[in-house]
Amino acid sequence: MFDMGSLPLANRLLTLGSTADSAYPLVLYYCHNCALIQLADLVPRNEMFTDYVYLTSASKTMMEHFDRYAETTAQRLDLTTKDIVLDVGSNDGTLLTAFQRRGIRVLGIEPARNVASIAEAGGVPTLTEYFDLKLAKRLEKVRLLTANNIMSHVGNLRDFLATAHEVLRPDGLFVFEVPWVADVLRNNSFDMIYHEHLSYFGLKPLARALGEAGLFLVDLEYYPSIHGGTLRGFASRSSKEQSSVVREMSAREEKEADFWAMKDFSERVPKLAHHLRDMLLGLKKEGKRVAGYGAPAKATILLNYCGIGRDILDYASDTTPLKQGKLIPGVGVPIVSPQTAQKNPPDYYLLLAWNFRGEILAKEEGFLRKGGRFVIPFPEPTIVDS
Ligand code: DWN
Repeated sequence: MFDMGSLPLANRLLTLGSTADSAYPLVLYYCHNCALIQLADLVPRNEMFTDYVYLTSASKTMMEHFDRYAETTAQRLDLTTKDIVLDVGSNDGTLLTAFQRRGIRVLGIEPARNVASIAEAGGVPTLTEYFDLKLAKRLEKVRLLTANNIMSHVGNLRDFLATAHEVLRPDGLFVFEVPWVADVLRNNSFDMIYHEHLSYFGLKPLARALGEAGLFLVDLEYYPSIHGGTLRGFASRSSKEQSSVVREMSAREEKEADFWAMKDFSERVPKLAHHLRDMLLGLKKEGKRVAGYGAPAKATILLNYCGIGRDILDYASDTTPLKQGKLIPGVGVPIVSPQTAQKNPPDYYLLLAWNFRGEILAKEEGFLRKGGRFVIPFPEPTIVDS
């Protein structure tokens, strides 16, 4: 359906002098049977998730988002100190710490060793394992199971959801977040497509996959500014009573995540990529200096797909110490700390972490006031000044 060619693994940052820069096919398919948009070429999970560079705590936006998440779900289920919250893909423990602050016991499951040890060091008990039926047999049944930005990463969705069913108490809730594919398509954000993300969820395939596992989608919340548009789903083993939001969102999605929406998207994206590159090359011709802002996983895809390399970007600045000193794969753009970037600021920042536009533009008010500008890639490349 949409062949993006061969691209590097988004989070496999290179160390200086490294030669292990490999690319893998990235092709998006639309399933006419279940309407799920998905990848069919799978990279073995251990190649992507054993050592990870993304930390949830890297932005104020996500820290606040997960703090409110803990508050509202604890209230919804009336969780007490007797309860234990199980979080799959718990990363550095940001969400679980927010539950602990409310006196609730927690357990994280996180296959990336380095990230799990950050959580452990912060006092969040974490199992360094994948979430599967074998593990479920050793786990206590819970009233709240959470998995945020995990289901898109799962190779065997049926197995994952069967495991969720297994660990959930009948009166419990499985609460999860996924990027909404309707937003990806509408917003042209093709950089959300990478090997780690195997499924791109619309509501129809999501409800169907849950239903096959005996889980019913009972409620939804929509967060348009989280990761470019996020759905928070609430699934139950026992209740089949659906809130009106599920119906409203399903109606809204009707033509936004179907075959034709996907087809239009696949025709728009190559044009957008050319336009963005031409725009940046135009700035370079005028003698302007350009750098990347943020080095998210998305940056690897955006830069490689558009052909934006070191001839255009001097560096990409990122707050995550695990990323600094490394290179964005394929294009070899060096990642520096914000302190280094401030000593040598560009005229234009290409906003690679565009999903934090609000937080970043507010933080960089000084840069903008001094005449600096941002290039925002989506939905259409646009220049923003003070
Ligand atoms: O699904 C996934 C999502 C949830 O998180 C993963 N596969 C990987 C990751 O995706 P990402 O890397 O695209 O996530 P972010 O949250 O868009 O990454 C933003 C990056 O920008 C981080 O490396 C931190 C950095 N950043 C920065 O340098 N300055 C962020 C902010 C807000 C800043 O001010």
